[in-house]
Amino acid sequence: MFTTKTFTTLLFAAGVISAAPTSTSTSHPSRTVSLTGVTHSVVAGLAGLRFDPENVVASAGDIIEWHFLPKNHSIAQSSFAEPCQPLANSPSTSFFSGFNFATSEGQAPDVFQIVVEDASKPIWYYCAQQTGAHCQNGMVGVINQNFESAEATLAKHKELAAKTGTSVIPPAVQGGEVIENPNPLGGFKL
Ligand SMILES: [Cu+2]
Repeated sequence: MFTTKTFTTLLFAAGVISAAPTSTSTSHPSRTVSLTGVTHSVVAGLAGLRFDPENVVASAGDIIEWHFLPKNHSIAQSSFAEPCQPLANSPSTSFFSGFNFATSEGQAPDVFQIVVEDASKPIWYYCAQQTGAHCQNGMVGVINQNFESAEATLAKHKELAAKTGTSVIPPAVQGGEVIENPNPLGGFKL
């Protein structure tokens, strides 16, 4: 089902339009990604400072949808080698959900979605919440981890994250979409 919102997400992901505040860089080429209709739900904060599942395998055109449990979590794209900070080489295209999901109980009313454009590249991400050092305490995740690599594992990524100082909060919400929670159960039980 192709909704207007989904289409907007696609345009974000494809670089056709940019999130506010607008970037001066339009160097990344626009691409067309056909949505597969598959949505992978990930829960932030299930059983502590972690994502569940923290390791997702997705195809190009799949949607990753994060649901948020209590505390004030966020989703920010990073890299394997440099956890707890935005992508250094392409900050204008790193996704960041912002802190739009604070909730005291149950799920936050909104979710964050991105579209996987290239399934061949691992996508690493973290929670940028500084209070409680969420990233340093293991609140990191990966989409399409390279399972051939003995080095670039989620366990190793967590070790690197634990050694970082304060997490970097990206300056702009971009690269995805904050939408009303379309599935309040999100495929999991509280
Ligand atoms: Cu968090």
